[in-house]
Amino acid sequence: VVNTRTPVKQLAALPDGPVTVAGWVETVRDQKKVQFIILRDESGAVQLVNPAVRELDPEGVSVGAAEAFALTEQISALGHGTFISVTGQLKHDERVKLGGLEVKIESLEVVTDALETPIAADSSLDKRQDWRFLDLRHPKQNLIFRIQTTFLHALRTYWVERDWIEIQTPKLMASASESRAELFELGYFDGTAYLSQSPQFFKQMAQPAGFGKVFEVGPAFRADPSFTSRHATEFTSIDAEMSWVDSHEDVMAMHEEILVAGFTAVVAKHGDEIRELFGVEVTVPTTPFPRIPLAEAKEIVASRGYVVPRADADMDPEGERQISAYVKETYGHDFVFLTDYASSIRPFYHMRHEGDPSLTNSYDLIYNGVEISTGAQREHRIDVLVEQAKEKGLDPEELGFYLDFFRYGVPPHGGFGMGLARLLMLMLDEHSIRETTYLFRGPTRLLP
Ligand code: AMO
Repeated sequence: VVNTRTPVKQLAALPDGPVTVAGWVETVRDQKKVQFIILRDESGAVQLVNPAVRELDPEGVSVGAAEAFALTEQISALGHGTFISVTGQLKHDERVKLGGLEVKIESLEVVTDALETPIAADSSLDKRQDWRFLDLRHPKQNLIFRIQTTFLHALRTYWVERDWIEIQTPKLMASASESRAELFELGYFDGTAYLSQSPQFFKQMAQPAGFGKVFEVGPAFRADPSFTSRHATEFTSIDAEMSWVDSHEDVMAMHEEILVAGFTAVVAKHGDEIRELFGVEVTVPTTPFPRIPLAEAKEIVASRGYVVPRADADMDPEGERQISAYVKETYGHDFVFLTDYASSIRPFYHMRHEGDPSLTNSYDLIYNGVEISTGAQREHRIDVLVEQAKEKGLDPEELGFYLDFFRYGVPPHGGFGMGLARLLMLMLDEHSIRETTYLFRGPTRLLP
């Protein structure tokens, strides 16, 4: 089968004649005179047809008649989801709704039988998650991961063409890298290890290592007990870190460019399918994206009647929705950089403003009402960095390995981390990152 089968998508380019296709049975229409199978594989769906032979002539007039009778019976018995391999005659016919072609079945082999599917199109998200491998058979779900592939490929191409280095940082850590509150702890021989919350420290390490510009696409873990549509306990983080930045502005400029590269590739390759299956028109964002200092954004949101609960805190979800709505109305843009976060709500490693240490050279990127990314210029001056760590109540001793990165020469640098599933959720107007994560992990989900 491997060598002889033609992926369904390639049938359109073939002339009429013999073909072998293989995949799973999506539907069977078993009519009196004719039988139709919709067969789907990883690339698409095709209609298979068989003229039904319902009675076997007892005289056995011809061998062909007996075979036709057996084939009819075999098709009648096919269940949804069964994997089959079919050889037959391809015929282009404009009247066939599905792709303008069909395959007249000559022989059919059942490769593996299938139990009756436990999920339907209207099953709850939770139930669909239980049966994720069956849920993923649907063209819409399949498309999400082809979009993801295209998007990541475009980012990689962008970076590789500009001589960035791809790194894989360890996920077993001796310390926290972000908030201690969201840290998974695990037994590690006679001691304790932590699951990495972000490649933050080790992507920065590439700077004194002389790598210049690095990126990573990898897992990040957060022991976040919340059940929101945007939080997972394990997610894929796209991280970048680059040397010789003058401020977070350089990081934002690069961030815009990779998003334009990613969106351009997605729209070119999948724009039509996305419109058809998701009813969404994905557009390539224009640059520069609007930039609004956080304090100003809060004032704008307040003037629209929503006051972000704590003046000294980050935007909350409603604040993010409101500022996005404002930006859409005012600039017609889906993205907005909120900049200049207060030092009090940012990690110790963010560089602060030269004239005003109460503010940082940092930003959050909001896309269609949800934060998808955090970025910043980092503090690279060891004495300032140590002071900032102490100020945040961190133990410079425990952070010794990280602080050492800054004692042997290091260029000014900055970068960002971006959640892949969140980005896809917002791009496709889905309601939860559970839909745009291959296998979601949350407080009550470790299976399948
Ligand atoms: P931050 O903690 O803001 O920044 O994370 C960066 C981005 O990662 C995604 N994200 C999540 N996605 C799903 N579930 C979660 N629980 C979750 N937590 C975060 C979001 C978020 O914007 N080290 C910094 C980045 C940097 O400065 O380079 C960091 O981790 O899309």
